[in-house]
Amino acid sequence: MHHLHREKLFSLFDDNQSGVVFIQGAETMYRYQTDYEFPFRQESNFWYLTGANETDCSLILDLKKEEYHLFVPKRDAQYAVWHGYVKTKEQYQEQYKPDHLHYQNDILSVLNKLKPEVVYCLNDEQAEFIEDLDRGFNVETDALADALTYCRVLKTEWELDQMREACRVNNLAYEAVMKAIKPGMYEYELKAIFNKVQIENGLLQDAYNGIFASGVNASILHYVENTYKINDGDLFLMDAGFECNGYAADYTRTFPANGKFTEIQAGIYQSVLNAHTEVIESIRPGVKMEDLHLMASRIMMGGLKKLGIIKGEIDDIMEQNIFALFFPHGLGHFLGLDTHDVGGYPKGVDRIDRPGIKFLRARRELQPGMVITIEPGIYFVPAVLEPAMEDPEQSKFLNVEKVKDLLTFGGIRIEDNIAVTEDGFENLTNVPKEIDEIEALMAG
Ligand SMILES: [Mn+2]
Repeated sequence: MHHLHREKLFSLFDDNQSGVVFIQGAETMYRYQTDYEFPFRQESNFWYLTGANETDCSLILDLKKEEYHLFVPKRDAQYAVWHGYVKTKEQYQEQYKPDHLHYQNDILSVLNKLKPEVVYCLNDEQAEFIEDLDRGFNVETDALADALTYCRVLKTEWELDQMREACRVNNLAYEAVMKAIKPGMYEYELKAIFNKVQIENGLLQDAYNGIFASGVNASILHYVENTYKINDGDLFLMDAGFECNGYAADYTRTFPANGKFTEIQAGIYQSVLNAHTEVIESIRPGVKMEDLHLMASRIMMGGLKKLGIIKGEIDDIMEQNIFALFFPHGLGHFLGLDTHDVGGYPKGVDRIDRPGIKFLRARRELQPGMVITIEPGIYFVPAVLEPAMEDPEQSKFLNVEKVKDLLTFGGIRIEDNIAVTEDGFENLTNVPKEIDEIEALMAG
């Protein structure tokens, strides 16, 4: 299927120019000053164009002839002793079907034959590699990243199928954890259950460091220690996903460790869920992520006001950025070969420096074929709320007594993976999220 990706990229470049694309794949990485190798994961653009999950490869795409040159490492017998089989050229050819197969040390001679007017590179480091081969090459580092971003952000049906499979297994893994959790377990025990379901279903690569956070730890957005003992009465926030053929799933669910929400947990949870559900229902081509972010914030602030945690007019709460005290991250991001996938900020769209929106990872209009996460959340982060309670302007909107009581509450996030379609959306996530559904599942 990766030949379709190369064709998509070829179609974006001018046929009359004798340019080439040059990309280096990922190299083997080692733990600091040791021979311990980190598990290999191919660089996403290289993976997108080749499907080759092999270390130390490069590619050249001849844009004029639309031909694909794959460069593979030449291994010696010692490599075979430690790493097993050394593939022959014929075996690489058979597996990846490039138009031309070469060893890595032939890059310069191939370039000298092709005599490209321009060599498109992904970044300065790879451009320098080409310049070091011969100062005569004309390298360019902007157009390729833009073109690949354009290609990767609009998924093909095959790519969507990989994401559907990653999500199918993620659904199973989430339900397994929700059924297994008990107060007194350690956070990492739930991670073990989650990983077991993924691996026994054939998914071997996690998409990111999973968050398995109980109680107050759930207010740490990228909490990955996962070492605490889970207490009775804690909420448990789980944000994890594995890849299928390189394509990520990325969900979050928050549920009570003992299977039953308390009244305040249910109240705050429902505020987040209302935002999550209403935002997803309004997804269709043409909608802007930024507008959805503000919509989710408004709904959650309405919920916190109803619970007496904040006060004042919702319009003022929004205008004064009070929502950002409780919702300090973006509503969602593109998802694909990377968990925070490319394409959130195309040329001409910059980040805006407003609290609560600054970290929004995608500001563009949605189009069919995009896959995004929708993940509103409410958190009680002491480092954010303590100064706000002292601030004369912000504290006007806070019910200080109630906020103080909630400083150890933690946080709630609910995250689904959504594919934008011609007439709306397809929700790839299917894990209970209504309060009664969660409690019923956990009761068995
Ligand atoms: Mn996410």
